[in-house]
Amino acid sequence: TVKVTINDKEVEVPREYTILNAAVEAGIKIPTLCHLDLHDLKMVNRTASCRVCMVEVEQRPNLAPACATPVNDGMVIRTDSLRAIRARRMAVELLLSNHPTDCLICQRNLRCELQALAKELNVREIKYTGKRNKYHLDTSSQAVIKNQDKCILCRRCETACNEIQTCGILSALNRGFDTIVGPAFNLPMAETSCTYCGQCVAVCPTAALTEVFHTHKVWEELHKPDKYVVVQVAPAIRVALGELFGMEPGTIVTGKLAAALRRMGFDQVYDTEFGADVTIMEEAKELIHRLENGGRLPMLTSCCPAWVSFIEHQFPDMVDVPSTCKSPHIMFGTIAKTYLAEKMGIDPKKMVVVSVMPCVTKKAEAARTELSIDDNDNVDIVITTRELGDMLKEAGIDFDKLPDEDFDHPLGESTGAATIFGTTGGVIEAAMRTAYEWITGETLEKVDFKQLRGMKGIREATVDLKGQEIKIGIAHGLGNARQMLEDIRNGKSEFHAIEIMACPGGCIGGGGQPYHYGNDEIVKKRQEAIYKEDERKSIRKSHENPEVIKLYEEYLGEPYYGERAHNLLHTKFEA
Ligand code: HC1
Ligand code: SF4
Repeated sequence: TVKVTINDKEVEVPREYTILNAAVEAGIKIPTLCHLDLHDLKMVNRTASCRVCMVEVEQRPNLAPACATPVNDGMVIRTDSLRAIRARRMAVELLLSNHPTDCLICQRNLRCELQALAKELNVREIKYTGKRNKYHLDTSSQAVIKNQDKCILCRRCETACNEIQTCGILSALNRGFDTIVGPAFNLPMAETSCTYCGQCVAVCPTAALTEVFHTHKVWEELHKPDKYVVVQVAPAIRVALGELFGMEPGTIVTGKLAAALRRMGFDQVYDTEFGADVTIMEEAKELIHRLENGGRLPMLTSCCPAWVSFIEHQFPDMVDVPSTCKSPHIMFGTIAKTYLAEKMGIDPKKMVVVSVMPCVTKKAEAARTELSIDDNDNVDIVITTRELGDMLKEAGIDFDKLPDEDFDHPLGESTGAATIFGTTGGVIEAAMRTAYEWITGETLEKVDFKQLRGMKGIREATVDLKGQEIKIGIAHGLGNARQMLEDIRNGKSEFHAIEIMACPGGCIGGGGQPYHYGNDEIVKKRQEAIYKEDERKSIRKSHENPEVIKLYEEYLGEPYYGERAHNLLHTKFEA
């Protein structure tokens, strides 16, 4: 350790610390902007490009960026000198000199880190009014909008895309005043191999990277008298939406969520978790089929569309490895527009299915034509958790005062197995709960497979099915997924089944969730809430969901093998 003095306060800290780390330890706040420290992912964005964290170090003539300056023994630092405060303010003033000032109508209004900092540092005028850059707005993709005018070159997106996700889409181009961040040759996003995982959106401090917005489309459909609008909500929404209404991370708001959607005017309020239970029926059967018939192993879960896109682009020789199951919200849309429409006597062309997802990629997934049936998309519109929060505020719904309500039926019942889809490790645990009983023919008494849980980026575990050992691999974050896929490609993998989720933490850490500004604790609290919700459910195995059982009896036939089940719920991935 070394001893340093910050604003007359002495602290002892590890040698590898930066001044910023030491200040945190000393309880002294140094403002930052480009800095992002995701401990669990061991990812630090330390470009020191914004110069907002400048401090004075005794005996050094120049100010130093606290985020990128290592401590040494005996160092004396001042964060509160007039010179340091002025330098910080000037850094923000310079950023503002080349930044649009349309805060009032900006998507990030009141949740923009640059705006918050301008307020915190008491910036009261746009001091420097020279040349400004004006770029073309990139709306080429179905999922992500890139607005270069709002980019402050912090390079957090670059770190997320290249280091965590290893996708290599975003990097700095050009030099000096012309520097921008974008794909190679500044191609439109839609012409790159972007997976639309949205992790760049999740870490962007301004509105330079956002999801494509669809809230207006939802309002339009809700107000068309001839349309029957059905909504479904992903597992991860119920443990995060409350944050947008001032609740603690990890507050479970399932009942209020159902009530809120009903108040918004949706004709039926359903749960993607029903689709997740159906997915397990199909996926567990498919796994058993592959195990018994010498099929391709390991089988990979296919419910994360960013991950599917990643394999299509980066491992085209392995597209036969993922399960052929459509993802739960797509399965749900299919069932709504066939079974439900028939049952209710509604023309499927007049039915609109809206998915509320923690995810940005789901927007692009829903637009994939190969998933539609008779030219009718399974899911018509996807909005993120943040967009739903915006709509509820727009509608004047007092969210925290709402009563708890139930989802509608017959597609609103779900099990604990479906809830845990929202976290890394959950899909494969849910599959094991069902596969165990189907393979052994015995009742699974202890449904918690604790060996599959946690936040470690790559996890391995063995599940004993009464003598038959199933080797399971779990990865979250596409960089971790890449390592696993390379092992499979090189014949080094002995897994039978693998779960991959593109976002760190799984869907709870999705690109469409309330911004968590690099605070890993928030994602962990959402994960704890997911397991709590699972424990609260009276049924915790997908194949015991009575509404799912009825759906198979009345309509789909045998899971995986039934003609309808196969035609409606499976797809083929192509490179
Ligand atoms: Fe997910 Fe899924 S769990 S992909 O992470 O399989 O988005 O929550 O809805 O479809 O159920 C996301 C979450 C979600 C699907 C399910
Ligand atoms: Fe990279 Fe994901 Fe952003 Fe695409 S969406 S640029 S893959 S981080």
